Amino acid sequence: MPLTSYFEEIKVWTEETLHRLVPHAHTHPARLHEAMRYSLFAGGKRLRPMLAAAACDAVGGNRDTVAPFAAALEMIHTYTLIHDDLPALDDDELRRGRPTCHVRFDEATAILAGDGLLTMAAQFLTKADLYPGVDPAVLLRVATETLFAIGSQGTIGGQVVDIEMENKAPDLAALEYIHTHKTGTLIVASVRGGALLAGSDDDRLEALTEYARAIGLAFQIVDDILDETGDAAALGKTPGVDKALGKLTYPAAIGMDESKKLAARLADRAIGSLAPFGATGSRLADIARYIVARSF
Ligand code: GRG
Repeated sequence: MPLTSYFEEIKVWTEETLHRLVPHAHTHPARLHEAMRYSLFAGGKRLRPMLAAAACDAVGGNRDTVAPFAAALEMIHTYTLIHDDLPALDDDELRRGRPTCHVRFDEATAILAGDGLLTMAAQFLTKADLYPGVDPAVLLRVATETLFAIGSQGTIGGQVVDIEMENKAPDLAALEYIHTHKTGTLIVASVRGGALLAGSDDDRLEALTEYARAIGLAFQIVDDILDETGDAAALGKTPGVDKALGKLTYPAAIGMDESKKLAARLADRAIGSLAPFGATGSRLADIARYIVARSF
């Protein structure tokens, strides 16, 4: 199956689960649920669910087992986007091709919609009856790892250093910290969670973790590049925001050509770590190639 069809299949799979788990827009309090669904169903590549599904497939698991986990990942990801777009952070007006949550609703509703999605994700990460056949100890491990990944030593930590480094001189150690934490930790948790729920052994889990670390960094480097070279229609968000905010980015630190080369080397490294999987790792390899070649 070509990657484009796989993308489509994963989108449908993810959105079916989200529709099942997330309260309808008219559920009281309706404005909150409407805002949560507005941002959740605004499109998006569904990359994190895709990684969880592909990791599950690579270790021979049943994809139904990871569906609620994949939906929780997208709730978490959407919450970070809503909060990142707020006036106190990036102050963006366009996301996933439509007005940001605080523009479409209001700031308080956007903050609370993000909070609602984050707490709902924690609920569905730990609701054992959604994961029939999964050892509760494994589910608890996945939930703990995922929540750690997005906390003060993960996503939030990366975001804080990202803000602290605005308008500062390029510092490669800080830059790598920002990118591996702000973006990378959730990507690693997506791959590891998909593999663990599918019953992965330690060796395969270790190989997949190496893969995920490399694509996580590559993904954010490409995001930096697209912020300079992409256009709003393709990106679904306003380009040039990083530069306007004086953000520390790879193109600013090492130049555009070196950034592209580094992203390509990371994709090669990711594909190399899939060697133990043989043909069953080919979908993950396709995703690594896509991540560096993408235009949105
Ligand atoms: C909790 C406020 C807060 C921030 C945490 C993750 C994050 C830090 C902020 C989100 C905004 C951002 C630019 C994150 C970097 C990761 C990234 C490239 C997000 C965009 O992800 P895509 O391209 O988006 O997968 P779609 O819309 O396709 O799902």
